[in-house]
Amino acid sequence: HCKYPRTTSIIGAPMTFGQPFVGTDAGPALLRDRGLRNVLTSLGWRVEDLPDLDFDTEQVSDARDPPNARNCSLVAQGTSKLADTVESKLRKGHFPLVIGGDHSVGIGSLTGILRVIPDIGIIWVDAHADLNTPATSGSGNMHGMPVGLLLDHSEENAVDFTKLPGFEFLIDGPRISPDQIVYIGLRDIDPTERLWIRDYGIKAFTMYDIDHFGIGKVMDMAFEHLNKGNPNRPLHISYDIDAVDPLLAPATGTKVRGGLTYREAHFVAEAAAQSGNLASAEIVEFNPSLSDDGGASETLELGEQLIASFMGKSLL
Ligand code: NNH
Ligand code: MN
Ligand code: MN
Ligand code: MN
Repeated sequence: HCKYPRTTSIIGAPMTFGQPFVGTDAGPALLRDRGLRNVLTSLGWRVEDLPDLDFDTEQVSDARDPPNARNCSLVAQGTSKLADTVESKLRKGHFPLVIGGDHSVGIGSLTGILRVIPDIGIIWVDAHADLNTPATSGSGNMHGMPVGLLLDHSEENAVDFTKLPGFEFLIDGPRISPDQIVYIGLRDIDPTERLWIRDYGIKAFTMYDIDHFGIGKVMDMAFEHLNKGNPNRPLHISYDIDAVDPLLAPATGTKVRGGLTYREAHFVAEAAAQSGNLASAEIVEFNPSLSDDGGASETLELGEQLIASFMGKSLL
């Protein structure tokens, strides 16, 4: 299989049930309408532009959904499809580019990737750690759980997937080991997440670290951690747009002040591309209905530019 030109499969994952607001499902269509395909083509990619995944759109609450995992069955239905799609595209040698949707889609993307590349290194760019489980989440929103559900937990923290209707596919599913993921941009961490990041020794670069070291040094340290023992380790980037400062990305559901600047946000994406090891990517949490039109298009434009950056656009 020759490396260039490579094919990327645009996988629209219009999920909105992992968090309380409507509108997060609009992300994939709006990015396509802006001309995402052309952006990728101009970067030298062959593009397979698939129709959005066919997720249930009606919020029929399943009586079996536990209150601490809201819309569990709907999230499971979508993420299970996404996992199968990501898996099959990777097996064909394509680069899956997943467009959310809320961050619960990470459950599907990661599961699909791990089935094919168990050793994938994960760069999680987010204001939040998304390390909750139904047992620890204060909100019950599943967009706060993708890492928490898939982490290879100690016995006492293990997730009981038999209690999560629709998530039977995760019972014997692949898991993330704690040294397989690095966080970039954290600034809103729940108590159990903080405890687990420390206890499991997960590498986390908060906004404090970015202020202290600068984003260049932080990304160097992130790759040093992920590439220990394998300079060619395949990488996945999961980019939550709320990692970026809300002044630049207002159209998202859980804004936290003090985020990445425009250049820091791009540097993270550019450094991921520069590594030469990126095997898949995901960008999530656009919600155009939570902002005025100006803010919505500003956020989508930023998203498109960040996609261009991690898909290989260089400044020179
Ligand atoms: N930690 C909170 C929760 O679990 C917020 C998660 N919200 C996000 N995550 N946007 O990226 O509910
Ligand atoms: Mn092909
Ligand atoms: Mn997130
Ligand atoms: Mn977030």
